[in-house]
Amino acid sequence: MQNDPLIITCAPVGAELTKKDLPNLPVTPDEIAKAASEAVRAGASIIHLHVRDEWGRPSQKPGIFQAVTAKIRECCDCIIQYSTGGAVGTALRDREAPLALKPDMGTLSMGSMNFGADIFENTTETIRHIAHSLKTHHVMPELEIFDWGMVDNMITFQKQPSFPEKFHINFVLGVPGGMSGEISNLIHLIERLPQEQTWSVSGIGRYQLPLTTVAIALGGHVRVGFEDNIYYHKNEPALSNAQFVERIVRISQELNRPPATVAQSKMILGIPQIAGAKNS
Ligand code: KMH
Ligand code: ZN
Repeated sequence: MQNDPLIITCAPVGAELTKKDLPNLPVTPDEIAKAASEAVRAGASIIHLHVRDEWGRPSQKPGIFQAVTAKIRECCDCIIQYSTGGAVGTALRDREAPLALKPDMGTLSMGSMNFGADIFENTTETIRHIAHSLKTHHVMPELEIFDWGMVDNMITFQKQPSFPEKFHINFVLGVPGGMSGEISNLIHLIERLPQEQTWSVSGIGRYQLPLTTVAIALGGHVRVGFEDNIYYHKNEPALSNAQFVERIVRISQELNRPPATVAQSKMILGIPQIAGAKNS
């Protein structure tokens, strides 16, 4: 709804960047917890989490997710959403492993695509596996839609009784190889959703600011953070993840969409409100 509180997700790490790309990319558990708590203090209520191993490489090891989650929980209250996408090329069994820790939310990518020079593979079997894991562990899914055909996939899967009945959707627009971040693309995508379906948008790189602004005006929700964009303005690297959240909060206040609290976000998404019961 157009005046509902705005759910702001921050994706502070991602799996594709390194400190060489951005020296202030958080990669250690302490750095990730600090980035997450700054983002939450600025107005984010969901942290989309990727973690890194001791060498800073992307990892899906449950032990690392658990350690980083505990550190984030020490610093702030937020909804923690584990990535099951991992990095391009991560094996299926590794991708779904952290869901056994029963995070508040977990992602589910709805199809395969070129991802820059790589292939992000999500076969029907992969989607079925991860969907089953999310349902078995009672984790609220966020479906990641990178391209038009993934909406059709979602509609097909939704008819199957084994697929989770309730989920949030995040449109990730602007990945080279996926759907570009033109505003008209977002409009076409949301026209295919039922009125009551919650959705957010991630705009990659230069698409981030226009897409998130339009999403706020349209009654959707938004994701920002280094995973999607490292530039605050053209040729000006962002200082922190929180800097992106602060900008969104300023825009959302002008558009009469106050940032949602954690409790409000849980209510909007249908996540049980039992504080600290999950994965603390
Ligand atoms: N790293 C991308 C290949 C997710 O987190 O679920 C996939 C990704 C999606 O980031
Ligand atoms: Zn991700």
